Amino acid sequence: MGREDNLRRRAWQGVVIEYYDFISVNNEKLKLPPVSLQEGNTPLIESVSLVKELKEFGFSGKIYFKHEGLNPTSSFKDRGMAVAVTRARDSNAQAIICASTGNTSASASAYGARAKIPVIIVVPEKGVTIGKLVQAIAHGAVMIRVKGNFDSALQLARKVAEDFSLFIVNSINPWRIEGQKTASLEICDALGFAPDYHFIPVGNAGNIYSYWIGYKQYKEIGRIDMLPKMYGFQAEGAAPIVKGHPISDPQTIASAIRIGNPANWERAILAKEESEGIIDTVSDDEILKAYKFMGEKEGIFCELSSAASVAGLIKMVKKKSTQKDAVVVCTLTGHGLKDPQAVIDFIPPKEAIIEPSFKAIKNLIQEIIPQKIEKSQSSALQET
Ligand code: AN7
Repeated sequence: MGREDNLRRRAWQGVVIEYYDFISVNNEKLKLPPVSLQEGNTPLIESVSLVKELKEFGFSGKIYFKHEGLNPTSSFKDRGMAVAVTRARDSNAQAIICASTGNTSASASAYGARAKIPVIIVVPEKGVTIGKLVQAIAHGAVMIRVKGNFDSALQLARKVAEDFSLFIVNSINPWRIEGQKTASLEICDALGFAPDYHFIPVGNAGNIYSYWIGYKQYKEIGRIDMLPKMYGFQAEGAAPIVKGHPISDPQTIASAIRIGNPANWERAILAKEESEGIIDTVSDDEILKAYKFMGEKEGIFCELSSAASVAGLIKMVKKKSTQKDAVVVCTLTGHGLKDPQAVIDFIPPKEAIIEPSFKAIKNLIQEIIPQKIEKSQSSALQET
């Protein structure tokens, strides 16, 4: 074997190849090689701080974060998009279309660019974060901005996809679900078993269902013995599934899950019921607290929407709705850099503006850490 063979063998090849035997819709074989950006294989990071905080409320188990923000376009959407766009190219699709609160469109834009298929994204005129918008622009997608919310954008995208035979890559596309389920397969592969609880944000509700069918698939083939309870969380102002009716004007700071009429509504209920889980709400305040905690105490910068899973865990532990010694996984669906404005709006920086002199910075640092500075005042810190 040559050097190149070795390199190729070591590299992760993306979800379509790595989980080829597990992904099938009607057992259609591929004609062309997969479209991939080596998505998946994301870290499952053990909590160091949240787990300590929750001890106070009687929790003695383990918490892991599945950091899906470390995918190629910085959200979990890449898993499903790799499979969907692979199929789009295989079926010679003329164009790809999707509606989106931002992450689906960013991912579709990247994978479409890679597959050399034109991409049309339909997004709400307002409320898509700057990080997500610039991704679509960078990848050269055509952007249609609708004066309305995600739900109206999805309705339009579905209709136009049907009328013009465009390849729609929203989670109503079964290939998206097939790809996204690989996240739960990875969790089981990493742990050697399924967690007791899986916490996840719920928007259009494709992801909670995807994880669930992934877990069920591994149980059926004997890779795991027990299934987790699926715990899904919607933002209080955008919680149609919890409220039991569509919300015409959903509101939340977590713009990715600002969705009032989820396309996978029944499937989310199915995942909840089959797993004996729950779908509940978290307030914007709880989301914000969890978001800040993740950044400041775990060293993990996730999206506001992603923090809904962590906020949900905190809420459930406080309510004693989880088993004390449980193994818990929280999915962090997207990276914090998707939404720089959220940091600017919600987290005051610890900063100072000083003159460019050693004296000024010394005084400042002495104020912050007086003992440490005195002790280490050696020749390395001579005034110049
Ligand atoms: C960061 O991009 O719906 O319940 O159009 O971007 O599977 O919809 C995004 C959803 C959670 C909710 N976290 O997942 C879109 C879109 C983040 C997200 C969700 C989304 P689903």
